[in-house]
Amino acid sequence: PQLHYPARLNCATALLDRNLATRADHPALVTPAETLTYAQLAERVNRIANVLVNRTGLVPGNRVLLRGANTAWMVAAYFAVLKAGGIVVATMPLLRAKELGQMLRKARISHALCDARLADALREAEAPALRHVLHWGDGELEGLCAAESPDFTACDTAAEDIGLIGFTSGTTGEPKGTLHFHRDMLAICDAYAREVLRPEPSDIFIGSPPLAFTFGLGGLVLFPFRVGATAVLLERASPEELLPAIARHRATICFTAPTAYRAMAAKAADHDLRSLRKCVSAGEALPRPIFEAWQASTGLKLMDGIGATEMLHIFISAREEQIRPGATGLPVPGYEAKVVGPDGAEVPRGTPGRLAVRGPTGCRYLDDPRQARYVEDGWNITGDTYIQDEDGYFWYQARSDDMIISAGYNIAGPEVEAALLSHPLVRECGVVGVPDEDRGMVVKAFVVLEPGATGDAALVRALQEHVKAAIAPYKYPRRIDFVASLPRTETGKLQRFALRQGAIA
Ligand code: 3UK
Repeated sequence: PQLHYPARLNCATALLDRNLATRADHPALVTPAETLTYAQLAERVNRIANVLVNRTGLVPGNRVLLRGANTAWMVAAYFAVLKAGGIVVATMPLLRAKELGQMLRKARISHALCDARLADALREAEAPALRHVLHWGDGELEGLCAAESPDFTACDTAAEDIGLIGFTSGTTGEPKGTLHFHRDMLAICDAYAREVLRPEPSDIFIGSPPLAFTFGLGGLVLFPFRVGATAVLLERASPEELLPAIARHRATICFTAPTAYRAMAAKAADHDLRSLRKCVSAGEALPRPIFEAWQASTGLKLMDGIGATEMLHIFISAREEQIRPGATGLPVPGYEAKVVGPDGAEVPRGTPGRLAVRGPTGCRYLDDPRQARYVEDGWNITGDTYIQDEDGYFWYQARSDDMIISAGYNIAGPEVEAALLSHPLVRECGVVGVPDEDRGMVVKAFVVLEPGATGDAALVRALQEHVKAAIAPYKYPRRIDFVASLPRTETGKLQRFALRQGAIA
């Protein structure tokens, strides 16, 4: 891919204003509240940028917190900050005052633009440097915008000026801020999107991830805008809401997490999903039974891809024609990936080890000693255990911290989960290692059953036999608990940590 950019570059111009010459009247955003063409969105962006500069004295380099659901105001605020040379710090809607305070202080944030419905937690957050807070949704920002000019000249930023700080919390410890340049936001469009996803200007994107999660930012804003396509934003995007929305908007490209595809596959027959062309799954491993269920109900091959906030977006995936069910895929053109041992040297094909990746984007933590652990010798160590096969495909095993060592065997929870999921009575499951006197650790499964099924001793035995028949028998779950639901993060990841701690009913 062509990933060379001019030394001076503002990504708001490259992603948004560039569409004005040819696609000014094409819809950029469709939301439950409004539809905005590229021209209308660009005008709102300019007005917000003028408010930031004229009313709050924003200067290039100021950090601006954005807090809101997936709406057109959120997208406009995002580009306004970038166009004015500020740095976006987008935050998840569910965050509370404590976490917001940590981010506000860590990133020394001076400005905030916030959806009025989410104002309380921000007001309660402790942040001495926060000087200007403006709300939309209650008329405040709208009123200020009306008084400003619809024109704004983009700040002459450098391609390597920071444009975005993405926060990632992981399972433990303080949230980490990851720094991304203006050019990085183009590089993910020109590497992953152009080479693997291959969107067209006529595409209609839809999906569930929050725009504060870089999976959502790329999939629902940057990728469609880079080609002048349309994005449908939903404030509530559970599987039950996503299905009719795909049909109603005739969406063609969908971004969501594996569990949502599983839930949607079961109800796909009730909706007209024929408009869909490509479906991207990321955030967690895609178990093969979910791939197969989606293909059976829609005829489409799910495009699995592993991404990380540190890397901005997806760096291993496969084009439809290259997909191998069960494997994550091949390095995205422009990226290199390898599997390494404890010493950092590449291990032979077929051997599990740590995933190492490098390419046009990469990890730069904001003032955090964990940088030295994530980047070794220029390679990003994502914390995932992978196997690369003879043909170069990468097969996900588990988070490196989550590998289960039982009686001397290495067992990957996700493999056992995929085996359980292929049983018709299993709706969702999570597999972790729990301490055991004899074996050090044993494999324990937490299982959510399909409605109507009874979790009794007979079903425990049946599930154990089912796993033994599907994969190496020593991997079967010696303990099985039936639960009503599984603990998940706001980005849809299973909280294995919570399962291990027994913090579940
Ligand atoms: C895990 C996967 C197996 C993996 C993300 C797409 O998830 C994203 O970013 P996060 O920082 O988490 C990163 C970690 O999540 N993971 C993500 N995708 C997969 N594991 N198969 C997958 N397909 O442990 C990784 O290290 O929340 C995903 C785009 C942007 C993102 N930020």
